[in-house]
Amino acid sequence: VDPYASFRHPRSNKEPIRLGFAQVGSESRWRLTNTKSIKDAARDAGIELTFIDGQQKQENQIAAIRSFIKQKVDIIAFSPIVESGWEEVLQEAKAAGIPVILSDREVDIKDDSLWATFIGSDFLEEGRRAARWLLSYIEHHPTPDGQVNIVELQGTVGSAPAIDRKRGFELTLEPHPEFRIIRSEIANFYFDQGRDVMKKILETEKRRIDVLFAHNDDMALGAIQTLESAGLRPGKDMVIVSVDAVKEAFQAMIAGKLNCTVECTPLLGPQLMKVIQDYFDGKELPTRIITSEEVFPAEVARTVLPKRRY
Ligand code: GYE
Repeated sequence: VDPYASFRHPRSNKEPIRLGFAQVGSESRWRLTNTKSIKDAARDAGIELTFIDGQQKQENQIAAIRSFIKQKVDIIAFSPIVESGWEEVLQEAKAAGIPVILSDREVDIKDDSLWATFIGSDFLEEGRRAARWLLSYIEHHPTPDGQVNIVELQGTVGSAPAIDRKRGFELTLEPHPEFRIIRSEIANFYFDQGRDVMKKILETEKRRIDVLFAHNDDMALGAIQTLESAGLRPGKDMVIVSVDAVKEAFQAMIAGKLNCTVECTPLLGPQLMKVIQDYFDGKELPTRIITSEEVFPAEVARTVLPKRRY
């Protein structure tokens, strides 16, 4: 039995599908590219998109979803800023017979009849990949005393990517007690906050910092700016690994300032539109659609950069 059968209300074939999308905001290069990907793909697919920018506030996203329900859109998609607190509004969408697709980030909800499918990355695996790369890098570039002191810059508190990247990174390092996260601070995925939080860390941290793990490239790039102003050589005096693989990260790797970026693609628009069309064509949707991604160490940056699409 199709658990979403109750959602499938007949639509006349001539009318375009009406999609309401509630975005997180515009915190990072990743997010800007993701927004563009969604808008472009909707246009290309002939899907009528109402796009609302949540400006980093869950309450704005909830209000956006309520407005989509009021407008009686055919389908809602959104990228939940945080994992929890969505039950009520998703119940309302369900009661209105409007299906919901999770784009990029997942929710923490017991009742999984409240959303139809998830499209995005495996953030836990991204954290593991960052740690696995680090283990092999340190094996070849050991620290003077064998201790590896790590500073972590976290993304938005309560968001799926911040929670899972942190957890994945920690899980992989667990069997290696010489790798220690000595500081873990929040910089909300922003370049500016990465820069400013790193400055505070440098001012207050007396222990040697060997590694920076940033939950996204923007925060790493901000931190790089701070390290340079402090007369340090990012990528050399401090090993830096981050997530997303935006073009600017490749440029930083080519310049020798960043050591590795773990890919997380923001180009979810075409897949999202395809899933929406499949849905209204009556096809069964998989519960999770995970995008396939790579790890890019600095050695490959020059070769790979020309092929990068974001
Ligand atoms: O890594 C970060 C963005 O949810 C995967 O959000 C996304 C994350 C991405 O702000 O740059």
